[in-house]
Amino acid sequence: MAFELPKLPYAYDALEPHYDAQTVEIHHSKHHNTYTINFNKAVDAAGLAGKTAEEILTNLEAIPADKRNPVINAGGGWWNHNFFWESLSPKGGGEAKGKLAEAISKKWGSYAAFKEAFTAKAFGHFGSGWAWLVVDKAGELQIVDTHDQVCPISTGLKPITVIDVWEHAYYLKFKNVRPDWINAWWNIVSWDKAEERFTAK
Ligand code: MN3
Repeated sequence: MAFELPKLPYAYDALEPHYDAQTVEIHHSKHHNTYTINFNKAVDAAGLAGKTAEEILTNLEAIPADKRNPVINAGGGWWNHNFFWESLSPKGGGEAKGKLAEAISKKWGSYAAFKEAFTAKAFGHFGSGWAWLVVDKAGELQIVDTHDQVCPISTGLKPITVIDVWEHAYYLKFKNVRPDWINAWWNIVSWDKAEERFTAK
């Protein structure tokens, strides 16, 4: 298989008590795995074998129209989850640091104001999807959401960090109470990884 389910950079129970082991295991070994399998099928069907996920997701118009949606759904699902797992850490939480902290303060005035705005975007997203901190084409930080498995790199955005607000990401532990999941996420988001992405060329 061209695309594989990545190993998590931590154990399934490493994000406890904020993100429970059962949810992490099912989210990774079932949901993410299904996206992986379907991405490979969609890539084969569209004649894209051999290309990287980034090449595929940043050039969706090149895919035959009748083959495009499975690639967007499964390819985005594969890529977004890779990015999501790497955005989390057992040593996460706290506040943004370094150059990213400076840029957040410049854009939103304070980390607290940014946190409020990001939480509102994640909470307010209707249905399945994601809330992202990204750098836009003008080089400015933005908070955006994407529906289903739409990937921000497809519209030229540079993702910095993300929260998955699909119900499968939180329902087992938090039931329908998305705000509790968002509160938990702030304790496991890796600002080291976000800074690394933000300062990468
Ligand atoms: Mn998910």
